[in-house]
Amino acid sequence: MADTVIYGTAGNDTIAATASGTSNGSLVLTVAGTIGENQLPMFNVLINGVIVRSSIVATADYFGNETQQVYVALPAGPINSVQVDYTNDPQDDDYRLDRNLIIHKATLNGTDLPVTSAIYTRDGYTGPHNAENGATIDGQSDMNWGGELTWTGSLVTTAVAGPGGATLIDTGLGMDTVTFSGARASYNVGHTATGFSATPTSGGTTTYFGSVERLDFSDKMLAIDMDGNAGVAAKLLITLLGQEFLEDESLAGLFIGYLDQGLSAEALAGGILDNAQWQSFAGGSSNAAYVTEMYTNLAGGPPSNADFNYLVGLLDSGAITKAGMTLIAMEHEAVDIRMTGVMSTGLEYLEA
Ligand SMILES: [Ca+2]
Ligand SMILES: [Ca+2]
Ligand SMILES: [Ca+2]
Repeated sequence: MADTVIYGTAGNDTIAATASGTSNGSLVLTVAGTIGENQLPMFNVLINGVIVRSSIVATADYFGNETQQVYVALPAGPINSVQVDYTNDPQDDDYRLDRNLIIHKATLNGTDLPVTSAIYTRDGYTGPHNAENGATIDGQSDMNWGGELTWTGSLVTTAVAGPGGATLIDTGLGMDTVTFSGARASYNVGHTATGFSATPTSGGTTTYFGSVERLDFSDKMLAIDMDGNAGVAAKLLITLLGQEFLEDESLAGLFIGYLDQGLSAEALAGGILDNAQWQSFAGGSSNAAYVTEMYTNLAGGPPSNADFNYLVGLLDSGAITKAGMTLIAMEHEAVDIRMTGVMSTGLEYLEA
């Protein structure tokens, strides 16, 4: 039983974890990209010279250390070649325009295909080292020029689909949800370098998620888009209320709901700060109350007189708003430290 691969669309998908898919085995790519001319890198995947997945968008931000799992269903029969074709590089030496595709890892039916064992053909390459290297060079992780990274040979032909297949769900662009018939507690949800997965506690097939944002269990939701709205919601909970509020599933659902509707993090922060319940929680609506609450949430204790006076002074002078200061505070390393747990578990919530 080889891996089963299930695709979503470029829109918002809702897919059952038990949906049927293609079960001839899998190619798994771990990728990232750099943006150029406001566009993300796009690529096709070819097996035996034939396109089997086209126009895949690398949404993971390489500079933000994000990675993206891309799952490709294999056709039936022997595999002779695997090819990643990066199709939309501006191919301009101007670094400001540089759009690159990074292939961190490729795995064919569980066999690692090192990028260094591939050949990299750079379409129309005319760069500075063209004379010595030509357009075709040894494979490398950084596809910094449009073209094809191609694996062939015995490494590919012997990577036959093994037993113990998993389910790989790749929902692509959009806000995508995978639904489960059981309760959250009926699954072990894990996170590794290759993303989130869910395994029934009673045993059985593990489901891996590529570009999936939400898991919908019978009793609650789990947000796994920690690079997206779920991450913003978690940072706001920590910064404005404290780390312990990551466990408040109703509040998490409220924050995620607003962000999913398109409200910006700054607008949501402003709304929370204007809310009478929050002001009561923080001990008032003053700049002083805000600074003490926010600082304590991040530092674990109240600010020194110097820090307090500096931060309140910035707010009193109008140099920055409380919502603006919240946006800066959210990116402080003290928040990252408090995010460690939820980054690997996801953020549980109840739909508002
Ligand atoms: Ca480039
Ligand atoms: Ca989708
Ligand atoms: Ca998605």
